[in-house]
Amino acid sequence: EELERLIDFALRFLKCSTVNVLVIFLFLLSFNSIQQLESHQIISEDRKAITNKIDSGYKEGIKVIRSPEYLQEPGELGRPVILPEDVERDQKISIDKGWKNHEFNEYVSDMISIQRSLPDIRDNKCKEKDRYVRNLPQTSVIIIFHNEAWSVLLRTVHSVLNRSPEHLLKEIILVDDFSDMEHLKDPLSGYMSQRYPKVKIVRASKREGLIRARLLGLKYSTAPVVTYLDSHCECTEGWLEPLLDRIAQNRTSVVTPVIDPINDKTFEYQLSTVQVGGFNWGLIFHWHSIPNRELQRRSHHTDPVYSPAMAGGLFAIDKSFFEELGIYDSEFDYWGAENLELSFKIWMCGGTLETIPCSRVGHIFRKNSPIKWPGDKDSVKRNNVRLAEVWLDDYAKNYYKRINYDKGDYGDVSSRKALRKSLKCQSFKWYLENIYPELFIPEEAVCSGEIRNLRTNYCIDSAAQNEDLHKPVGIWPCHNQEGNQFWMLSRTGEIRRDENCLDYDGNDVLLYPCHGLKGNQFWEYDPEMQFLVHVFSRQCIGIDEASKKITMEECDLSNPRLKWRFPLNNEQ
Ligand code: LR7
Ligand code: MN
Repeated sequence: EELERLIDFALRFLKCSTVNVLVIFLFLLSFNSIQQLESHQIISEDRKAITNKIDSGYKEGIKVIRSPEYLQEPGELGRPVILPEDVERDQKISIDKGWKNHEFNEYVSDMISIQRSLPDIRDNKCKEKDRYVRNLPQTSVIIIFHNEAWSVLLRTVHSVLNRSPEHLLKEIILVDDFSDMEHLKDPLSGYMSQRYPKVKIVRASKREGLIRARLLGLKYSTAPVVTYLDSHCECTEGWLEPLLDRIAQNRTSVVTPVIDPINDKTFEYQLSTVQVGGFNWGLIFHWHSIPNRELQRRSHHTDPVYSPAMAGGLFAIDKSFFEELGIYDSEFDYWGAENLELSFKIWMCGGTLETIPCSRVGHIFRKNSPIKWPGDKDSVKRNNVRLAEVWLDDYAKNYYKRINYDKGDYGDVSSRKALRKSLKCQSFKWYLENIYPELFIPEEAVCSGEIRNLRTNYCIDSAAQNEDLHKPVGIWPCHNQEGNQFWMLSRTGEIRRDENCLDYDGNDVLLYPCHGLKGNQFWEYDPEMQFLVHVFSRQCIGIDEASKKITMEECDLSNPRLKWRFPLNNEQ
């Protein structure tokens, strides 16, 4: 009875403090300017002292309810920390040093509690008590790092400790991929061993790269499920249960949280929409909005979403299923390709890959990588070629074209091919048709090559890369070298290059990310009249001979400036 009363009391206290948190959150929201002012003041204090003060808020297994004053500290509730423009010289030096070492604002990170609070942004449906199966499996959380910033790594670890149910977290395995920064050696070991018996540190004896580092962590893990994180993440409340739930229901479900950006400059926890993963024929990963077929298949927006590919760093998998799939190709060096290898294997060899909207984890997205790869600079290509050789069948040539058919020395892949054979996996064609029908397949283009104006021998030409897509597409003397003059007409009427499409917005013809919705990106090529017609506006592409610009005009058969040659692919 005594105990019951205690529990009751504790629960009431908890409720109370949730309300307080809410009130304070609303208060802070409406007084954003005050918050900025505070960050200005704190900057001159001893940042280490702040970290230490806040650091004492966690005892293993017990979530300490911090007094509401904490919520006014910088970065609490995921708020941004905005530094003043006019910092002192010494501060400027520290700030620059942080950026140089990590390609994110380490100085700001050091100002923020390593146990900062985050907003709970989950849909109410995610919090329903009976949503998840009762006996969830335990997991090992494996965090790999190479030269990670102290406060960032510690915040990652604390976010796991603080926001994972005690009984589900078997251990945290930190894998040090041969870092040379001093703070990651004895100081890290000492810090963890004194406080957290659940945290184990495994150190690589030479630089392995992230793929073999993950495998090293796997070797030491003792739970039935492994959950991987990058070393600059923050897990939000309730992140773990929905992941484990899917695996408990089906061991071949591999799951990823929604990955929210933590701003590299302000450390603001920003919200991402729920997205799925894809890639292009350069084997570069990118995000997609949820495809229509998935919107239709699911009954609620919190339901898991099938994703053709994973970003790579953040996922949970049943350990025995991972092993059955042949883990990663352990000859992958440093960075890259392992995310697609695992994604293809999951789908082609009997599993599913899902994004779980109820699980959200923040990740610092950086513009550049601070991580150096000794010697072999082409390891990403080498990894990709190994991947293509084993998993892409005839479609590998689309990647090889991107690297000018220069495969380089990619080592021996026979054991990986044998693995695929023994698993009796589906073909890559099956994967493309069933799992990733959104991917444009160059072999299926109706026309491909240069688009030559018959009157002037000028060709449609765009040097636009992703950064300057808004510039109108131009024309230039045809050079027959592909590159900026290479285009493909898809069966659905897009004129494409990579993921970008010719798009007529009523004023200009631009290159724009393909959206697959026809509209401004819907074209017809008529090989007899040699017109390029924009379907919805019924206008034809022409050329202005004086200004050497593209025009959009009435389609007039007698106007030779509107006639183009776009090579048809005979197989069609
Ligand atoms: O040699 C290395 N050794 C390491 O231990 C290189 C890296 N690492 C560590 C590093 O400290 C970090 O914890 O490996 C992790 C990933 O490296 P990042 O953070 O520099 O890479 P990234 O976030 O840009 O890369 C994404 O793609 C990689 C492809 O190999 C990995 O799969 C990363 O885990 C992956 N990150 C994510 O999926 C987070 C979401 C980003 C996106 C898209
Ligand atoms: Mn990362």
